[in-house]
Amino acid sequence: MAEQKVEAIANPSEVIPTVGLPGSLTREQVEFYWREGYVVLDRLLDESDMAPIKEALSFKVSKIAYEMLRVGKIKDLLLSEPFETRLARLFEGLSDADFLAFGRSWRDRHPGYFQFMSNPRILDAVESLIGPEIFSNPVYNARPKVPRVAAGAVPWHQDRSYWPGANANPVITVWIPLVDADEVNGCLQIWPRTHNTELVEHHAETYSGTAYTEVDIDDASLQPYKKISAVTLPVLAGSAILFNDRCIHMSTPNNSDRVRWSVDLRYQPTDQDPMTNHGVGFLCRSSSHPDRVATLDDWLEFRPERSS
Ligand SMILES: O=C(O)CCC(=O)C(=O)O
Repeated sequence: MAEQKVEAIANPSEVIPTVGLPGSLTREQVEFYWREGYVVLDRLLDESDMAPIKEALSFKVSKIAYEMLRVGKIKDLLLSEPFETRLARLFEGLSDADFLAFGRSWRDRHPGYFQFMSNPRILDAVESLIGPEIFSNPVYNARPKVPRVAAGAVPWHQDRSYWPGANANPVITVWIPLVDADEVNGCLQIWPRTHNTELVEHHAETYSGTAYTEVDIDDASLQPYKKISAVTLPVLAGSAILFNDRCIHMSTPNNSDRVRWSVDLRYQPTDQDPMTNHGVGFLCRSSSHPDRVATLDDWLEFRPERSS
């Protein structure tokens, strides 16, 4: 990221007076985000930032391995296999259904998730876009994109299609790969400027076994965007891609022999719909009420704010 930090801009016409936070965006990045609908932050996080979530995911992989051993799907827990390959090796030769039995994406209440979602660099970046009153949306996912599993590929969609009725506009997705993501293992692809659409007609796809939502590509509202090419965004581990919940995006299958681990987190201003039908989010930053920011204990007990 460039050295110079500037005022954060909540929307193209409003300037918020926050400066110089370690993860904050430059003016150019903020302007790019509002114009194109996304922004890439190269290596926003380092290994120590990613350690808590990797620990949470390694714990889950071990639980899965023990369960697979118990039911006779595997003979070896592969304890010495590294984070990048263990889950791939565990599922080698098994079916998509074997993998899907543990969920296509995971949303556990493990402390590592909370620590990761509260990472100051992530929140600084989000603050640059929406200001310092930030609510962590209940929809967060860790994605173990295992090689050659159909559910690893995600079709063109708007996140908003998962919460069409929510009065939360816009929710910002922060997508972070925990390993280098590229065209071989299925990095993210974005269709620029489609954040200017409303909710596009969509349907549930039928080929991955998980019924992802998929935009109706011939919907008339997409016609003006057909002349804009999609961008493929290979990024290094710890980078972040921020986009809003109307920005159309997808990812291709994982054709490598390693797991394409990623996490997608979501944030919104505190005055928006907390979307409690999707779970319990939490107040993760507030300059007006710092005393109300949820602690780990609050989060583990499903309280959106600090209990006094
Ligand atoms: O991680 C992926 O491959 C897709 C992510 C995605 O669609 C999302 O975060 O909304």
